[in-house]
Amino acid sequence: NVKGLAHIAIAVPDLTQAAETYRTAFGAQVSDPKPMPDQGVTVVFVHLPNVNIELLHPLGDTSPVSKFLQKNPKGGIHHVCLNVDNVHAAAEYLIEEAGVKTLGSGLPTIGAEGKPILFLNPKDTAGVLIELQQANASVHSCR
Ligand code: CMX
Repeated sequence: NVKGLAHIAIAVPDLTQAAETYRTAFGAQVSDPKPMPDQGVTVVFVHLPNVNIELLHPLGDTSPVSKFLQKNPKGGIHHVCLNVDNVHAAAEYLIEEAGVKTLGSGLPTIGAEGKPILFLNPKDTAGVLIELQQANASVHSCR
């Protein structure tokens, strides 16, 4: 079951400038940049009332976010992350009952909030990349 929106992720060409814009324009609380080499991104968390935004910038030579920024040079919405109780159960249900497949190996990795995550194939979700995050997992539970 979906428990709500975890965050919206926006790929940006300039992380410092984007973080400053969200801070000054919207009064958002912004975190320090967090490098995530395993995911090929550096992340800044932007906290606003009732919505969390993740600013993503490529890290490393083979970052998937570089590909995204080549197609969208000014930046843009990269994915929408939904909280679920259990990513395994959610993925199983989606494949069997809704024909929605996962991307990659289908095994969860650890996301920016330190919780298990899975990405769904955008071909099955109207062209938008959806991330599922295990909402109540204790941090690093999959390592
Ligand atoms: N929006 C829409 N479509 C997308 C997409 C996006 N953001 N990213 C990939 N796709 C499409 C690709 O174009 C491709 O389509 P075609 O098969 O038609 O070419 C398809 O989805 C598969 O993409 P891929 O890159 O070949 O698939 P991979 O399994 O190699 O990687 C993914 C998928 C999503 C993990 C990777 O592309 C990615 O974006 N990784 C970064 C994840 C990330 O943001 N991590 C940090 C934060 C984690 C968190 O938020 O907690």
